[in-house]
Amino acid sequence: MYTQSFNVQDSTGLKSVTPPAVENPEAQARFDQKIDADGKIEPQDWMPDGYRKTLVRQISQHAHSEIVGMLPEGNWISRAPSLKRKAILIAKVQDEGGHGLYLYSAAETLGTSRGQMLDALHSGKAKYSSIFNYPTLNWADVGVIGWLVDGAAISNQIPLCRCSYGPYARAMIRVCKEESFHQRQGYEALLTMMGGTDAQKAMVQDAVNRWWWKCLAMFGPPDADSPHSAQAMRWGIKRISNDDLRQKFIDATVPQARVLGVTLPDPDLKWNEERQHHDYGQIDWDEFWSTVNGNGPCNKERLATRVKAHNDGQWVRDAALAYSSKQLNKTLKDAA
Ligand code: BYC
Repeated sequence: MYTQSFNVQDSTGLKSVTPPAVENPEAQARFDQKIDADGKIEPQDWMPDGYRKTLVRQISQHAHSEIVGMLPEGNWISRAPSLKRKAILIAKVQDEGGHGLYLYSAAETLGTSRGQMLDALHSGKAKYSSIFNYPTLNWADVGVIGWLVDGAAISNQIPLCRCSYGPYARAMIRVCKEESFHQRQGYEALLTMMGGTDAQKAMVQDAVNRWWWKCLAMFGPPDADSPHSAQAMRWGIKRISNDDLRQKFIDATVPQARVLGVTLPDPDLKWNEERQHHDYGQIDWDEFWSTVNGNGPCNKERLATRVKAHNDGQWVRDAALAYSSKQLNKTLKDAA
């Protein structure tokens, strides 16, 4: 459903960038050669400072998104409508936690500790995906998150399996496999509801109406306003631009909505024969930036929940550290 194909037009609308200053010309030449040959950069390799910083920024934001993303759906575990749905939802939310952990580990290979990344999240300095700052009002929202939010995430993440930084690319392969299950379980839950009562069908339509535009904004600002895209694409971190990925997602989702029997809340959404893509309406970027900058409906609640969970877990970390230092002391004593 979501493929590795690169059948999108060349991104012509990217913001132009000034190449960063060269710190070490010989090492830079080897690095550039590897990037040009589509090779992988590994943790022990020399890399420009900007490349390292961009990766830490993106991978840690990605990890935070996975962890904060557990919250809107986690709210529904105790209210799932059947044992089967509860078991699926528990597995999905647990997967998201696992994704966060792979990603924190990938970022740690770049020399930033998990503690530093978590401090940045908890102090509000680090970003996480805007989408998790909206509320899940009813069970249909859980299905729509699987179908649309995970669907958008997969579209964005499949090209990251080819990212030039080895540990990130390898982590994304497993993440994408699991996200594919997440997307399908969401779509299947919605198909079941659409075969139900009028009230259930109305719940699905209402959830689609509330989430559609937020999912389109998940891909990030338009290419022309994206400060990082051009350089990240030059470095092989991003492979497809924000606008091209958004377009791919829309084109893949329209037929799925038709099969499901819902409408997408955009009067301007229509097939453009000449472009061989769907045209679509204006995304509300003011609302997006307001949410990214901390003023969405759930930002404060999400951050407070994360900080509380972290603080409540302090005794577990203390106990694990005390145990490992006891084990180390025992090994040293035995060896003496
Ligand atoms: N939300 O130049 P741009 C999941 C920020 S979770 C918030 O385009 P870039 C799931 C951007 O960070 C998976 N902020 O940046 C979990 C930058 O700010 P800074 C989520 C956003 O990095 C649970 C500024 O805007 N996926 O699947 O080249 C349940 C300028 O943007 C957003 C990922 O994290 C946003 N939506 O491109 C269900 C994918 N968009 O850093 C599902 C990995 C942009 O300058 N990340 N910003 O302060 C990426 O692919 C890229 O970082 C982005 C942005 C496409 C998101």
